[in-house]
Amino acid sequence: ESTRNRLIELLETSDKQFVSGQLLSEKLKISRSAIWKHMKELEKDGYHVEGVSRKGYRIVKFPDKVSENTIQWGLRTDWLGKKIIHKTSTKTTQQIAHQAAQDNAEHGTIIIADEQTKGKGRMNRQWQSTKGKGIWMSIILRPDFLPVMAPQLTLLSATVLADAIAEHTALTPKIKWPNDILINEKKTAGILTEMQAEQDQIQYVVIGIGINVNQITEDFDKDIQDKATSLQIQTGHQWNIKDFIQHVLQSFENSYDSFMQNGFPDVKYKWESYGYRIGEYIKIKTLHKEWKAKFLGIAEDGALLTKTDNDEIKKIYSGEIEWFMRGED
Ligand code: BTX
Repeated sequence: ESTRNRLIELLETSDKQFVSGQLLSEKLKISRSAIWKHMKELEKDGYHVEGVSRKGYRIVKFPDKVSENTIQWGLRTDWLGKKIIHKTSTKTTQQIAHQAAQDNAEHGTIIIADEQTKGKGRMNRQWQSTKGKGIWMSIILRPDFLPVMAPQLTLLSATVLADAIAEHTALTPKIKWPNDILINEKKTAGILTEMQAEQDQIQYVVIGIGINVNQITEDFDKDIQDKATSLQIQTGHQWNIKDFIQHVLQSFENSYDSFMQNGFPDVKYKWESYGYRIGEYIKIKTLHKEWKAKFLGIAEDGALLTKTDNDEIKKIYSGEIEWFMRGED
């Protein structure tokens, strides 16, 4: 673990009390002047550090913004977000994540930006990522399982976001197949999973997570104003982005660990409990054909589960789906 992370832990547990320079120097195995340099870095980041001779250091004011230090401060995860790369502005955190992963970034590394100027959706769509108004984050994972299981991680991520939103805000999110998070029928969050794999081995997976937090309607471009929403629009007040990031990271780690231990069934039930319009008729479109079926939920392997008109149960692995207008089918 990095020296900075351990320093943060020590200052955190001392709360508002002074921590002596000697203690810090012993625990961190660094010199007094190295400690002083770390304190200067924290000050640059907006922390107010009080240093009193013979007493030591204590933090008297904490910044509100998002940074590597502020996300680390109070984060209780074991492996997720131990390494954080934060950018004030970038094209897309996905690209930084791929680069970092190719440079051997560890499992659980996260990349987070205040703003993305070329945020990516699925299938080359665009993801609007207004400065300081949402969570624009990529998580690097190195799971030890077959590439065909990667879509299960996307479904897992959707349940994590739904859980985090429900717990943090008391709103009632829905997951629209495969991974849109809706509140009152409007999109609040999206997930983009990208993977680097060789034959039957995953090198790494990048889970891109976008959550609209503090936008007002006018922050979205005209063309999506009627289908996008944010926690602020839904609750009528602003949310602390750093706190919410920590909540998402904690939920993600818990769910991921339990998925690795217990497999997909729990994820499936959770996903279905949030599932949008399960039991209704959908139109399924692939490259060559289009048909109608009843949407039953998701299968044990993460596929879309449907029932055709002649009562055949069919799993769907790719293609777009569309619901009929309410009452139309
Ligand atoms: P998606 O393809 O499901 O959704 C993209 C579509 O959603 C767009 O075509 C547009 O209609 C609509 N849309 C665009 N921006 C927003 C928004 N902010 N809120 C609601 N609807 C919107 C979903 O793709 C996957 C999004 C992943 C975003 C994360 S952010 C961190 C990471 N970096 C990055 O570039 N992408 C991921």
